[in-house]
Amino acid sequence: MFYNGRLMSLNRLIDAALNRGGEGLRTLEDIARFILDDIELSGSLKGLRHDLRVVAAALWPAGNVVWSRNTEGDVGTQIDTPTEHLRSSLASVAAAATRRAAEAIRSLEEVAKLNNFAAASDLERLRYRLYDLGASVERRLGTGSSQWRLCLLLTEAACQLPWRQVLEAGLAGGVDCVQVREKHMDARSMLDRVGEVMDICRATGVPVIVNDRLDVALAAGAAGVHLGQTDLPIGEARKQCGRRLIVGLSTHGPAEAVAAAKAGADYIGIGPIYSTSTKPNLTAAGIGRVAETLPVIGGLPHLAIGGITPELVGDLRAAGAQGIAVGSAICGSPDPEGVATACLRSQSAVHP
Ligand code: TZP
Ligand code: MG
Repeated sequence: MFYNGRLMSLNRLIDAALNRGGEGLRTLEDIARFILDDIELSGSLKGLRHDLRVVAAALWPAGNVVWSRNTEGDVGTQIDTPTEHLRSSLASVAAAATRRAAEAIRSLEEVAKLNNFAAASDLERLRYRLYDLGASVERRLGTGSSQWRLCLLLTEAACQLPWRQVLEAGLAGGVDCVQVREKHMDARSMLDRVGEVMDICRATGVPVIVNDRLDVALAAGAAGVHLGQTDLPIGEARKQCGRRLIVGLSTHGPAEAVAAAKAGADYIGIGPIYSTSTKPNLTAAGIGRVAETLPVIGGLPHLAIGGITPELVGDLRAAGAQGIAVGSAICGSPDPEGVATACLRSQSAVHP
């Protein structure tokens, strides 16, 4: 080896991580630009690549880093993993690129902690931006299946425990989608709330859907918006969000469900199945609502909704429901994790 200083080794690590980060981001940017034709998304990725360079340059002068490059002496260039050459789809290319860039930024973050904690925090923020943008690319490629099994309808007023605790417990119990449903919040508070919920969900990859407010969903960079029959029609919403957001629609019978599918909803709510204090003015339709709706929607992702408790999940599953949305049973419980787990356990049980 023609060098052995610790600093030089550190510079090699930084050089490699910056290259990997740049490559991963560039791949995502190219997919957004050339495959998805999404100027905004590719611009955001370009901005992230730029910001990574700015943070890195302030920390580690480029000259030092490149000078330390020693590819021949890199013991890692021969290490291969079986999955490294396998990509089954463009979505897996995007997922691998996100992973690659995230790991690279994480390495830089750890090294920055040695002497510049503020820069480490900047890098952490960049990594979070990357997760959201990478998820957007994957979603736009059509991979974000919205056939969730258990969506938590999160409403602070319905929670017995502090809402953050309810959310964390729900996630621990296996909730795979979270809808922020706050009917009386102003836009600013809603934006803050959605941001906080996204922060908590980020590490789990669970998507966050915003009830009613397309503007808030877009501003927060949430995964989707859930609309009701009297909210913006899907076509109007799509003019503003394109395929960038998952768009769900509440339906109350087969006719509305067919119309939702035709209008391009990514998933529908089917309800209200049981009577619920969350929507006391609606009449419960009963389990038959699932049975009459599923045959006319051609496999469209769906969530049965309304008054669902773990005891009722078996019947819903037997009627063919693939997913459920649960509010008060989880939020109002002193043991939200237990309720979520029980819902999923009943869903997995075999029914004739
Ligand atoms: N739409 C139809 S029923 C309902 C909504 C939003 C409420 C579902 O919440 P809960 O508390 O699980 O009955
Ligand atoms: Mg609504």
